[in-house]
Parts: sequence; structure tokens; C-alpha cells
Amino acid sequence: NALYLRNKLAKGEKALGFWLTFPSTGLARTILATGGLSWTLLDAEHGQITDKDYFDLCNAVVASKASPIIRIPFDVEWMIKRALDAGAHGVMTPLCHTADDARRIVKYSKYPPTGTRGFGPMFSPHSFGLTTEGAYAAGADKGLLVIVQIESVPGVENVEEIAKVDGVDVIFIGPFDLSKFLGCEFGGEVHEAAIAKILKAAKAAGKTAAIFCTSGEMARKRLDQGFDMVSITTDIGAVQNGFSKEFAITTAT
Ligand code: 3PY
Repeated sequence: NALYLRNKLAKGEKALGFWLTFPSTGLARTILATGGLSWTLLDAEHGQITDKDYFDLCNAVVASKASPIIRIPFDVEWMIKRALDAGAHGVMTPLCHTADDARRIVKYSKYPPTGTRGFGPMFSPHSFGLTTEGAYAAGADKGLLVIVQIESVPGVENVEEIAKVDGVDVIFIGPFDLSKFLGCEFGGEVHEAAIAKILKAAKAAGKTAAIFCTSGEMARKRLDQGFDMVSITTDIGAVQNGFSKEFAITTAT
């Protein structure tokens, strides 16, 4: 099947991905042509992507043999439904604070009787490598990934309970929000202790431990620490970094 990220994780391999913030299928395909990436995050929380872009972006990512994961702005039911119906291989929800939040997200992501996802997957089968709605519906609950972000004070406090929730597949750290909510220095002792606690809770519950990284250096460090899934950078970050480097060379005296 075409569930690239789930298959990668099932084999125990590290899952590398990147973060798309521009609603550009061409940009997605250009970056994915690098090879070696098993997922792309389509950011509809802080990025410029909206649900009007989901379908074309999901198609572009799947065509490049990676899993499209959509980060919705908030964990409300209709947003999860629209993301999954467009062909996402999973949703990422920001700011998961409690096990009840996590249970709600799982419920919205699964068809009855497990959950409350409405039925209308006209546009999703092909992104699983399938041709019929029936085949998609039969595999959706097991195939799609539920990815919750831990990035708040209650999120860290409740992470062991959250990680144990049935149906949660990936515990994904948002390190920037985490440092803001904890009121601590990014990369400092308090920040790193919270990250280590979340990593440990995910592993103890047998869940995928993941973290947002904005550079290869950061990604390498987190992989070595034991994380299973990391972003390498974002589209906007790569463009800004690349341009400033060239600008500095051009204007050096
Ligand atoms: C964070 O670092 O807070 C994120 O959620 C990544 O965008």
C-alpha cells in the first residue's frame, strides 16, 4: 500500500520529513525529489495552507512516495474530517493537554463504531493506493495516523496518560511552543528535561516519539537521542537560510 510513513515506522526505521508552509505542489515535489523522506507536514496551523489546498497537496506528496500529514489549526471534529477526506495519511493536532483531549482526537479520526468520523471519502482512496471508497473505509481506521502535539505545561504533566491512549500513534513535540509555555530558555536545562520526559513517556507506551526540527544539526541530535521521527527543516526556513547565506557571500567586503 501507499502508507509510506506508517510502513517506515512499522519497520523500525527513522522517519525523516519536512514541513510545508506554502500551498505549492511544485515546491512539495521539488523538495521530495531529494529522496529519503517518508512524510511531509502540510501546515494549516501556522502555515499559509488552508483546506482548499489539501487535496492537491496530498496528491503531490503521495505522487512523490511520501505520506501527507495535515496539521490542522485546532482539534475540532470538522477540521479532522476535512483533512482526512482530502487524502491525508493522518492529522497532527496542536496543543494536546490531557488524555481526554487525545481520546477526543482519536474518536474524531475513526469511523463508527470506534469513533464519529462521518462517511464521505470520495477523494481519499487514491492516496492510499486504492480505487474504491469501500477499500479505503475498510483500512482507514488502522492505516491513518493520529499524531498529537505535546507542547504545553499540562501536556508535559499529563504525557504518560496521553501516550497510553489507544489510537494515538505519534507523540510529537513542538519545541518552540514548549519553551514559550514553560517560560524557559530554548535548549536550556528545563526545556531539555521536558523533552526527555516526553520522549521517555512515548517509548514506554510503545508510541512513535517525534519532534519538530529546523536544521539538520538539530534533527541529527534528536535522532541520536532516540527519536523515531523528525522534520529536517521547513520550506520557508530553507529559503531564508539559503538566501541569507548567498547574500552574505555577495556583500562580504
Ligand atoms: C513548535 O515547535 O511549537 C511547533 O509546533 C512546530 O511548529
